[in-house]
Amino acid sequence: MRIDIISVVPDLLQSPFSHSIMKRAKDKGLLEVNVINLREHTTYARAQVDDYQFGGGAGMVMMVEPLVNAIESLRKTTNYDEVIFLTPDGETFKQGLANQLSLKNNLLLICGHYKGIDQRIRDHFITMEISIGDYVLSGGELAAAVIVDSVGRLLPGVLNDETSALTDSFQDNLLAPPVYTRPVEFRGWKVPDILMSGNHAKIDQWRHDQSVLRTRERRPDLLSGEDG
Ligand code: 6GU
Repeated sequence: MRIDIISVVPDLLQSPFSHSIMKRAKDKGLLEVNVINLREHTTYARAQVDDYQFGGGAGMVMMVEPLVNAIESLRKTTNYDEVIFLTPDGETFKQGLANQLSLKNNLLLICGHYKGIDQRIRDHFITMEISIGDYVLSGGELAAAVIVDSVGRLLPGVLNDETSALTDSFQDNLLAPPVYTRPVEFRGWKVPDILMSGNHAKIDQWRHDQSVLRTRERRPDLLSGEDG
């Protein structure tokens, strides 16, 4: 999969994909991430990419032209399955959407800044708008990093048995169960006997029960199965 990201702060997106599972995905050639500096696509003086909004009001708006230049230049060599604008008023990002996006070949992510981007970009170029939650970030970059991470780790071959996505929280609308490792006892706090029993059917049942309990306690909304 190839993910291109247009940003006015490309430096913010250097480190997130250079470690751990994201690094492995890239090293294995399963994921390619390219960060494009929007300022390299503007024809305005001093690499300007934003301007005052018509109608007045505080806050700058990202201009149409630099974004169109960037998108059209990228499109010459890549056919995007989705052109995604990251914005607090987009569809809330959930595991189900991560699963769907992981099936695509090429994604273009556009990080907004300031008061947002000129609506004409949204009307004519954007195919999907995503928010990562009900709070406001100063730009779309951290949201882009979240999406690339959650999608990238789902690509076939990225995770191994130890890190399998099948047992993740949310994958079946349940939170993951508690986990333990050595030592068996620490300060008198013991690992549940069932996990030491070697009875895998019973262990699976216990884990499932724990998942349901934890979900009922912490996220009862997931059990009503209205989304995912
Ligand atoms: Cl995608 N962008 C910004 N700026 N803020 C957000 C967001 C995105 N998702 C949640 N808050």
